[in-house]
Amino acid sequence: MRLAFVTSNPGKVEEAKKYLEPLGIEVYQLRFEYPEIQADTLEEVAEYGVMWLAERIKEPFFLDDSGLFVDALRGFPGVYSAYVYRTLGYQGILKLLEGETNRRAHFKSVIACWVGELHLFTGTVEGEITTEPRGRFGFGFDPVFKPHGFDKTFAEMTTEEKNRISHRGRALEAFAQWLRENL
Ligand code: ITT
Repeated sequence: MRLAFVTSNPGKVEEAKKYLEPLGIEVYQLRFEYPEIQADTLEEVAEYGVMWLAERIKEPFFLDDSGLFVDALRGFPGVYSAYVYRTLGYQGILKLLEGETNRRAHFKSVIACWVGELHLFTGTVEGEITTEPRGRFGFGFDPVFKPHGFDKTFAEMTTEEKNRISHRGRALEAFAQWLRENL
């Protein structure tokens, strides 16, 4: 089966391909800009996007809305992660946390799939914000996020390593499980 991944982010596509292609699902990137509403949760943003796209895209598709939630910043940037990354980058997060000892943070990913009806799959990963960027793989905030129980940042991991423990990997796992049972 072929599934369109509606995203502007090739890093996300790489992760989804690594996860879903061994299951016989061909994933391809579809660049189709959709409105990302201001809302309190990633689920609301993802759901609005899917319903808007469902009226415009004929084939089955999914999208992923993710965010980095930093404890000491009371969950910021959260639903504003894309905007913060575009304007301040991960350096901005390091700057906001300068001198802060509580570096706990988590990533959350919401995959929203449209197959004639809406299905949501979520995943989270707990970790901490490093004091300096490390690694050159991945994308976004990966160089400054170290998952709990690991010495490497996400940017020091291969896609396979990151997928095994990441927010998106977990959401993809739930998504794959559902695809196996329902399609
Ligand atoms: P699309 O909305 O087009 O899919 P995006 O990169 O704008 O792509 P999001 O709005 O979901 O994606 O992402 C919010 C921000 O969080 C964005 O800047 C990402 O780079 C970052 N982000 C999301 N997942 C990440 C991950 O696994 N590792 C590092 N940063 C991530």
